[in-house]
Amino acid sequence: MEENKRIRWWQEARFGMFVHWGLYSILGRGEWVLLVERIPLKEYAKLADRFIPPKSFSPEQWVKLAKESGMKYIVLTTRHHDGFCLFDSKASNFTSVKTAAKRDFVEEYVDACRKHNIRVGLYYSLLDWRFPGYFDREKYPESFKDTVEQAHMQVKELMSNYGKIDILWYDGGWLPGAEKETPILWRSKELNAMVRKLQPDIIINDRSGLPEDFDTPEQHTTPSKRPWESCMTIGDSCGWGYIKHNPNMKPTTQLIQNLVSCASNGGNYLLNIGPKPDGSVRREELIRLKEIGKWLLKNGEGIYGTERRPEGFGLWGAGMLGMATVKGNRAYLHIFRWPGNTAVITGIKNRVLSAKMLASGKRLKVKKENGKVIIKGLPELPPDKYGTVIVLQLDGKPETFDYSRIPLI
Ligand code: H79
Repeated sequence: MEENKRIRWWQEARFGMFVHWGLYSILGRGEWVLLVERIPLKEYAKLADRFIPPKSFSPEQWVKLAKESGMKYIVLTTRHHDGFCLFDSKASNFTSVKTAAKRDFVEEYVDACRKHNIRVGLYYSLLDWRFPGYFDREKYPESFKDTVEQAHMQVKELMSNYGKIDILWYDGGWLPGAEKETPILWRSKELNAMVRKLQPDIIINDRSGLPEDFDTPEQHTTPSKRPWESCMTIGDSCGWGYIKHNPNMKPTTQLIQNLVSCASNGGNYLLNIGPKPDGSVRREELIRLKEIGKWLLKNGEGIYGTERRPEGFGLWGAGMLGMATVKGNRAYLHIFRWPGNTAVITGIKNRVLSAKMLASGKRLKVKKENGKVIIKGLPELPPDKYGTVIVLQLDGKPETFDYSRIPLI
């Protein structure tokens, strides 16, 4: 499993930033606003006249924020379902280069990522709502042909004009009334063969209708057997673009627990921001990301480069108190629900050689009794309000102790 060498850096990275930004950001009601409000296309297109981010804005600001937040890669919406491109394209006039902004934001973004040594991901929506053929292939066959042609041309542009690209994040591959024939209709095999020829090291997600390199659970952290990445918004709605009034944001604790849950199950966490039309990041997102970044500075060793933990490993105890991640001969117990002076962790078969607090390095008293790992002398109150990590040095690769058929004594 997971033999694919191209994807190793990405699996070690564990944490990335998703950026949804485009014309829809102006309206502040999410990236689906064109379709859900059935705005006439001509009217929506006029938003391009108002999409003029100030000179002082640079995508480098997102890149710096991602770094500060402990994220190792970014995925930017180069084009969402509305068809508006943040890059220069010979296949369309509906781009930020040919309208009021007169800027190639993809170029600026890629340059900033490279400058700060962060991996580059490009999101591209195959579907484009401006084409009637997307909605009804039978009635508008020419239009459907055109939209497929446009997608092939633009993916080729993205893969050719910006140097090395690390991730291609397709979206919007689904077609009304199509299931198995989706990749046939988009000619996805041919498309991805072209991508890999231009970008031999790239990793591609599963949304062109073909499995490719990784799975993409959306808004949940259910693991899958293949390499996987959970993408998620900080707000509670299914909107990813800027939503002006969005009161119910996930607290930092929840975001950190989601990250740990992904890492624990061998997956990545791609956390979204929806910048304002001027490119700035809203306060609520900023605060949370910086808090996660601070937590990762102290506890990142228990996240980056961790492996899929054996099923049931440290589940009782660590499952009740938090979650375990593993790396080599070490286990990281992420304690979210602090037990007080003593922590009892069951479900670990290994001998435990030593234990320490990850953040402070303080050594802890640990013993194994009747198969239980008992850690004593802990402070009464949780040292870190977001999660305290205890590192166990084991005598070998982490192994699960299965208690399920063993009666209590
Ligand atoms: O780019 C983000 C979403 O716009 C896109 N994928 C992520 C990464 C996406 N497209 N479709 N979906 C997600 C799922 C569809 C959700 C919907 Fe709805 C629920 C469509 C209609 C109801 C959200 C709420 C959008 C419109 C209303």
